[in-house]
Amino acid sequence: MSKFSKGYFTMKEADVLEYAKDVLNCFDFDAVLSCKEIGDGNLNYVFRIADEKSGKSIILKQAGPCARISEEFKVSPDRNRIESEILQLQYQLAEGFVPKVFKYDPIMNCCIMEDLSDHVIMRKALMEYKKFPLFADHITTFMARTLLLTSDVVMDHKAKKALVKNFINPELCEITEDLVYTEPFFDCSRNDVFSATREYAKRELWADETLLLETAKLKFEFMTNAQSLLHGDLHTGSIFIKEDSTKVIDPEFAFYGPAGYDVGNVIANLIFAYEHAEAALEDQQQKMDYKGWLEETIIQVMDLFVQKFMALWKEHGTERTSKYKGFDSYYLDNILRDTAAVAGCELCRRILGIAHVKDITSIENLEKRARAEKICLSIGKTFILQRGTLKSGRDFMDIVKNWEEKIK
Ligand code: SR1
Ligand code: MG
Repeated sequence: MSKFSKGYFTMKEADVLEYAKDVLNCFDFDAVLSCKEIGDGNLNYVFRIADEKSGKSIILKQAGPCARISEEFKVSPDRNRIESEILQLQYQLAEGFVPKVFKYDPIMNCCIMEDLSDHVIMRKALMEYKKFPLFADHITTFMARTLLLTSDVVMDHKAKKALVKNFINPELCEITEDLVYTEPFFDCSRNDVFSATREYAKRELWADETLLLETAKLKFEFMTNAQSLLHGDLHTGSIFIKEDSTKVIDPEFAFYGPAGYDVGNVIANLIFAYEHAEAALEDQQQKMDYKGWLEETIIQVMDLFVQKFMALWKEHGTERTSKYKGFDSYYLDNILRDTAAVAGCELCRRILGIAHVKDITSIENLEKRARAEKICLSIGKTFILQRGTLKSGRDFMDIVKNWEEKIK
């Protein structure tokens, strides 16, 4: 009996090598294997196993019993099952946009998947001012397909409810409920606030009762609206990219929630890249050019999502009421409203909460960082408060540009 079938333990590189030899049969018998832990996320351990002889490589991802970012977050390693299963489902719904899963091991709480080392993490690439002209097209196909095709508009309602049950994800949802919808909006001890931003947060967010009431509504919307099977954490660190390919990874926060959650995360994280470029680029021409590309991308993400969602609705809507005149626009309007609100919450929580984004924390000039943070907070607040009025990519960008003008 191998040590890997006796019970769960968190693996080190040497264990993973042994695991590859004893449990996996994907390498040649004379393979020369090496293994390196390459994870830099907040939660899991990611190992790359490579055969130096054949050049073949795979990824093993293991869920630990608590988050890497802080032991305070005890999260069941069962999240690895959720991740493996949703990746396989998304592979069917949006082939080409997620890595292929080869195996899930429920004892070691790990999964083996395609190595995407020829891609780069999108957040890092955006911070190096790289452009990806196909990104908006790719990500909107992924989102429109995974979000609409898992909803009651398309699925048999009992089959959809079975998926809701299978993807109940209480611990990871609790992290989002706390970190995205609650803690950034008061002076919570777990927050990590940059000192030059604190007064602004106090005045503009924490003391604004109108805003607090809206965040309460949004938190309950997140907890109760089982609309679509979400990725649940679709930021630019969850996207592997190269010029002609986009792969969405890390769907361990997946559950049935409001569809706008995924779209809003993509938009907010593109805005972080935009504010990074604004603060960090010295060359004005390069700044204008790169921000121009990001602006165009943000606009395309919103507008292509709308177009593709409507087209898929027409093609795949099976629910009788989906054919009623005007219901498609009503439904989409709600998603756009949620998109704006979620983008707003994400913009605030990555500035004030425990889990930051490098786009902002890497800004070396402290005055520029403070300005970028205030801009993000104000855009976030405006998105939340005006969420009913943002219908197009241009509407989103107008608010972004307006705050850049106002905050000097
Ligand atoms: C405790 S986990 C902190 C954050 O990292 C993940 O990627 C999610 O965004 C989560 O909110
Ligand atoms: Mg992640």
